[in-house]
Amino acid sequence: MNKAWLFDVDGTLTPSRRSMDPEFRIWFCEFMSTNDVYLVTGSDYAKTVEQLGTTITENVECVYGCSGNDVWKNGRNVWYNNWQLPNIAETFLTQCLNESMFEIRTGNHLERRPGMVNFSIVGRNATHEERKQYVEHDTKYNERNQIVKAFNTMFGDEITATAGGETGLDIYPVGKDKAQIIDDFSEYDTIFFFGDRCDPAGNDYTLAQAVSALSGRGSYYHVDGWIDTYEKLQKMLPINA
Ligand code: M1P
Repeated sequence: MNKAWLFDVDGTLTPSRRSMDPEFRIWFCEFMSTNDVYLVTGSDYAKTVEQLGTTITENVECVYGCSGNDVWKNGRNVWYNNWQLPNIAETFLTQCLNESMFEIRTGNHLERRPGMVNFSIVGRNATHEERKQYVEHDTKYNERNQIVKAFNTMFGDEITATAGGETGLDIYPVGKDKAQIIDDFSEYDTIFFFGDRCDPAGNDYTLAQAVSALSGRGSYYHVDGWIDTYEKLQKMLPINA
């Protein structure tokens, strides 16, 4: 049996859109040297490199970016999905943007990535302070989960929206979510998956469900931020003990 360690990035290995903690990074690099590690992120490769550094992104077994729609090995792109968001869905998202009560708009509200789009009311150009203000708004009004629900009611036969990270929505064709990567593993693999959005509206949900359906060959850990991930890993695998 081979053990495969799968990790979401934002909210699981790092604070959302921030760099990895230096101490955790050293521990994690040591962990990677003796374990098969895979990254499964909604984000794109460039942001993943910015947050984790190439020592991690080029030495993990694989980086499944854009929810598995953009696959990188040893720093090279080996596959991507070229799906495009239909115009009617884009119009719906523009309406959501126009109707939101949140007033700050920073631009780049619909970021097109290989095989998916990321939609953000505050905009991907937001500063940390602007992001913080949006998180407060979203916590108060549950805005992202409401957009997820409305979007999936309208387009759910063909497209899925999920909440990922702190400010945005990850949107992709049905079945092209993080769970698509499970086919890369065999009956000889035992899978451990760590994600911060394993709740039904979150972008780690389908993979968490797919892992638990492996009956005995997989477990998922719904974490509350990177410190929780670090503590859980240390308890499971005390490398420096
Ligand atoms: O992985 C989900 C998302 O995580 C972050 O989202 P946010 O900026 O809203 O906190 C980003 O890395 C985003 O790109 C990614 O899709």
